[in-house]
Amino acid sequence: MAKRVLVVMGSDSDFPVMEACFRMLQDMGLSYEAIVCSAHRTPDAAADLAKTAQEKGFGVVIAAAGLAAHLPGVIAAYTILPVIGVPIRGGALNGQDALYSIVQMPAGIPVATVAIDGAANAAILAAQILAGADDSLAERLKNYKDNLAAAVAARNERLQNKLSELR
Ligand code: RP5
Repeated sequence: MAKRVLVVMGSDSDFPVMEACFRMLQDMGLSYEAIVCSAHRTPDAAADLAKTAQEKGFGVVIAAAGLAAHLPGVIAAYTILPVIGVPIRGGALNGQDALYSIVQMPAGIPVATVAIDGAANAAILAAQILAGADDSLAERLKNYKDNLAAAVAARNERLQNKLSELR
């Protein structure tokens, strides 16, 4: 049985993007807990959450934030669990501020950063991290990737059909 995933969001306004993360975690059969916690508005709570995550049985943390997105980095500062950061699009800089804030971590405190609004990929990466200790999760991931490959094959077939209509 894989360890649980802790999902931390800077605001409930991040939910429309993070919904894809929750759906993918469910598709992968992972159990998760999600909480709103802000590095700026509730810094003590963010630190407590990170400090206690491992003893609560979580195996990986997904942290999503927009604007000056310090939440993933602050979480990573207080835990040795892998932290996956999701930069949320928004504000005058359209998520580039969040991307740079999350990805540009100093040496020693890594955050694995997905694309702006890359919520589903955060869930897949969490599954891949946890799959090393869970064979059935590894099997589900393999099926997921096989389906991706099958979809590409179907797209190629559609392209070939369109091209043959042109000739
Ligand atoms: C960040 O500020 C949150 O993660 C959110 O993306 C952004 C705006 O938050 P709200 O003002 O909507 O609560 O901390």
